[in-house]
Amino acid sequence: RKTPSSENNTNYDFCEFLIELANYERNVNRNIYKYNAYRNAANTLAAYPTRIKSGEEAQKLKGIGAKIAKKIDEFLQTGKLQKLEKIREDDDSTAINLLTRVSGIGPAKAKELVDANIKSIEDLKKNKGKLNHHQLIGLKYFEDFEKKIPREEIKRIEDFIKTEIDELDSEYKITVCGSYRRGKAESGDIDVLITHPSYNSKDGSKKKSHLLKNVVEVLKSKKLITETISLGDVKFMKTCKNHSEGCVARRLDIRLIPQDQYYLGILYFTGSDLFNKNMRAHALEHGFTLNEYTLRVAGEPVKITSEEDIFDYIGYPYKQPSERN
Ligand code: DCP
Ligand code: MG
Ligand code: MN
Repeated sequence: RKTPSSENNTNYDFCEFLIELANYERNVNRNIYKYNAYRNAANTLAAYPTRIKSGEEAQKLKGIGAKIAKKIDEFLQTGKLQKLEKIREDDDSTAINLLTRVSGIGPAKAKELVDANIKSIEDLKKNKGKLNHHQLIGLKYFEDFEKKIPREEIKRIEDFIKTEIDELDSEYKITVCGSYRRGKAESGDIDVLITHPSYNSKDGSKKKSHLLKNVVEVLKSKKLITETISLGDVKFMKTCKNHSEGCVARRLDIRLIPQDQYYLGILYFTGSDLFNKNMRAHALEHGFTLNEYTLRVAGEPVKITSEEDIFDYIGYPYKQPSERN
């Protein structure tokens, strides 16, 4: 399966500049619409079997309009893009792009820091007072968190977590989602969904807190989790430091999902985010609203008992996780 980042894609260099433009739109201009448009175009070109020879040829494909076609022509003729050259020369844009790579720093915070003349990792270290708990951990483990996690390591952590939680209470159900479930050879973090038969969305908030706390406590006592980034209601993000793996800190994202919403949660957290957006748009066009919690038709929630159910209801062709890019 070819993706924008896989080098076996014959349109790799086009994808590269489209992704760079996408990140610029998200991080610097905070224009999510353009960010998605560039990423959609990159996905389309990556899946295209032959080398694109002109903007005109590209423009026939879904998600590629006149503006991107023009950029393809410019790149074919000159080997570069004026627009990107300018962006790369701009110090503030470069600094914003860098700072958003710190876990917990989004485009708005990055802009605020750059406006205060904080433009490098070194600058951040001298200005810790401007950072919250999550951002401080992001800074502390900046180098570690940039390292991709090999699939085999995630597999070992998956087995470890399943064994420990099973010992705690064998009724928990655990699924590792994210890019790992999509079959990627390496991932940015580890996305773990858990559910328990005693927890349903109608129960209110009492039960879930101890169900999640107990899991976190066990994983802390076993030294898998060494730092807690955020303790929201349902969302938990953890730093995990697996000592058998040469002490590289990893991001571990654990979420407890009510049993009746588990498959919607799995679909959502398997992604990709772009796949989710496109699937949601399809749902809307057919009179459904789809999010990570519910699928509704005419305002009424639909009962879901598998991932396939969701595709069936909205008339979207079923895609294996590995095809959801
Ligand atoms: N997600 C989404 N929209 C977002 C963020 C996340 O739909 N804005 C969903 C889809 C993602 C999943 O959550 O696949 C997990 O988010 P991650 O950021 O962990 O992304 P991935 O696991 O896909 O990639 P990575 O390897 O970078 O972790
Ligand atoms: Mg992930
Ligand atoms: Mn994640």
